Amino acid sequence: MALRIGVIGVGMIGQDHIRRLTTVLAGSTVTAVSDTDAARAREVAARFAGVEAFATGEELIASPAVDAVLVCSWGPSHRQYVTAAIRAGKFVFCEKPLATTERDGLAIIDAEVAHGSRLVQVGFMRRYDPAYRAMKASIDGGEIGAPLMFHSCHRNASVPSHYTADMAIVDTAVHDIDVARWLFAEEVSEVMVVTPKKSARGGLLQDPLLILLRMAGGAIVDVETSVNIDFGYDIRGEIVGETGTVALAESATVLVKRGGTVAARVPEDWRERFSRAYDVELQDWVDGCLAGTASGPSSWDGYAATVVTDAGLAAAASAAWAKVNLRDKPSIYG
Ligand code: ISE
Repeated sequence: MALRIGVIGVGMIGQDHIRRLTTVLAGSTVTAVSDTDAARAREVAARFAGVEAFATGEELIASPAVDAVLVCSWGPSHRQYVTAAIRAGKFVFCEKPLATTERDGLAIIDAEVAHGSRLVQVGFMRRYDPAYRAMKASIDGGEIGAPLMFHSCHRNASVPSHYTADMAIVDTAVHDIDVARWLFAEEVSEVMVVTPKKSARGGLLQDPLLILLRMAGGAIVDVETSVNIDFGYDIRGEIVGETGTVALAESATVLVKRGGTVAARVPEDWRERFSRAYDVELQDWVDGCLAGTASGPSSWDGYAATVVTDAGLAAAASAAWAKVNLRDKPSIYG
């Protein structure tokens, strides 16, 4: 039987996931949607047969027509919906960031630990991207010796008007933080934020930012966030090891040569750049729910990344290294 999914938050990524679940992936059906914009929820529901629009996320979670919940609402609302889904004993996929404050991250961990087993998967889709996976395989296979540094570059063409100063760290760099933890298989021990000359394109935002992470084993990660770069969505990464380096290649699949130039497409946004990763990630979640197991990035990963972003906000204010202090890892997270 198909997994019946309720989607909370039907903005850009919510609608993209509904498209993916209904036209690309196997094993699931979308039966319910909700959004703080009720008219938008009704409009999205009307586009699909058998989808009911609910007035609140809590009502959607309680519905007997919903087996599992996909949370795509804005970050500060994640705690409310994820803990409600856990209390209802339903599997829940939560888009990143799992939480926008350490306190919310801890509340989710506490709820899941009280439940006694994993129900949550966090949408850190880079872990499912073929290029990042090849990079990790190269490190884990010892091809470049011990990894010492990671240059990570995260560029958005532009950001919406509701994008606030904190979001460069909490919403954007959180991906690079998670991928650093995953590639190095280590926690972050401290963080520092350096502010270059401000781009005139960023309005009031301090853009770009350079965020430095010191990993528990001493490796250093530098993360550039530029969120008004104009030319497209540009994700770069290079690991420097003791005996070699491994870098993400350009994402374009073809190069066009003409008139003495070489040109390649730069993705417009993350939906294009990580389209394949999102497909694999959500199929993995659907398959896990049907098999009764949660895998992939956990609440612990979401919480650990949020503690780093919280420390990053403090570091941005103080211009000094800020320590990252995690609680003990509960046994359900391995
Ligand atoms: C957005 O929410 C994402 O997840 C994108 O991957 C990131 O590049 C962007 O900055 C975020 O706002």
